[in-house]
Amino acid sequence: MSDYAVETNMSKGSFGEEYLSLGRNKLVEMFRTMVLIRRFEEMAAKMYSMQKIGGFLHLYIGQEAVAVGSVAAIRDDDYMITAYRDHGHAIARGTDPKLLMAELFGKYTGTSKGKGGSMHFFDASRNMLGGHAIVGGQIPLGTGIAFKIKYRREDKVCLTYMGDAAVNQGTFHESLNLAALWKLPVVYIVENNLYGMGTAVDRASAVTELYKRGCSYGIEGMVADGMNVFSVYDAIKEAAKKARELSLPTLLEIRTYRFRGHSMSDPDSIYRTKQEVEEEKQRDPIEQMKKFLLEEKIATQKEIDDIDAEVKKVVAEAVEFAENSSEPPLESMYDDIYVS
Ligand SMILES: Cc1ncc(C[n+]2csc(CCOP(=O)(O)OP(=O)(O)O)c2C)c(N)n1
Ligand SMILES: [Mg+2]
Repeated sequence: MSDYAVETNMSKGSFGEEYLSLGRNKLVEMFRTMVLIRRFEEMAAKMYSMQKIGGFLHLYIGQEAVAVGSVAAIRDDDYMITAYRDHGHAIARGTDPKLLMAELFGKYTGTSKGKGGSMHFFDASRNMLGGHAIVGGQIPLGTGIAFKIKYRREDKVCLTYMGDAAVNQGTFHESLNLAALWKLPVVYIVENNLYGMGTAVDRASAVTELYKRGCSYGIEGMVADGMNVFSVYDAIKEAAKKARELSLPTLLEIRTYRFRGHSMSDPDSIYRTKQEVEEEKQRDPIEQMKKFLLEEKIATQKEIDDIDAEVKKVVAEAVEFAENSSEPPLESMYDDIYVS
């Protein structure tokens, strides 16, 4: 391990009593948000198969603790930017699921007026700046946001998420170099779900411990367990504090797993075994959090069931809203393409 690579959190990995200090409301809200993401996406998959949704659809199922744990650890006006697997980030940030479902349906009431779709969820009012389809494309953008924060002396940080495959793009290296050189308040978060489409990390990366990639630039590396929402929370708290108070970047590798295929069109049977998927499902972040809430008597089984029922209703209403919304009018075809 290099001087810059500090393994944190992985060893903890437990759901310890110390997290009770977050308070019941916050703990239940974190759980509810993970369930909302899961149910929203299960419904999106169903709507996709019914051809209500077109284009690409990349599900975040299995990775929910990453978005929820990280958003819980920052402030509402901090920035975040991510790749195309973005539903969880937007929901965790608090964007109305109705507007997001409408966006998936390509309707005018959607967050990007129906023109962005699944890969371009965006909510400027919440400083959630995408949703970007080009692998690695968001990394320099996140770095630029961090530059703007520093230039304007704002008390903010920028969480810049990416997949494991993005660390082999040139944009990753150029961005990390400048972030270290200019001491920018950015947290680079690699959501390592072990695959870039059908390619396993060890078939694409010479160094598979991705947090080590920061050491060439003097950027500290950290690791968190992406199936444990508290591990993510702790790591982001620490990295965001360093960004905010010392204006220093961090490279955080969060080890996670996607339970579904790369996208809806991925048969998901060629490059990984059913057994591997089943084993990973034993670490389901939602089930682990549920167990914690029950064991620590923060919620009863009845309350957990009620949350699930309430969330399913929210999702059903989102579909109804999307169904009843209108298509973008023809006259809007060229709107929002150029900014003058
Ligand atoms: C520059 C570029 N090259 C190739 C693609 C095609 N592509 C889409 S997703 C993807 C894999 C990305 O994997 P990863 O970064 O690990 O993210 P994950 O899908 O696992 O969340 C590729 C190669 C693309 N969108 N952009
Ligand atoms: Mg990946």
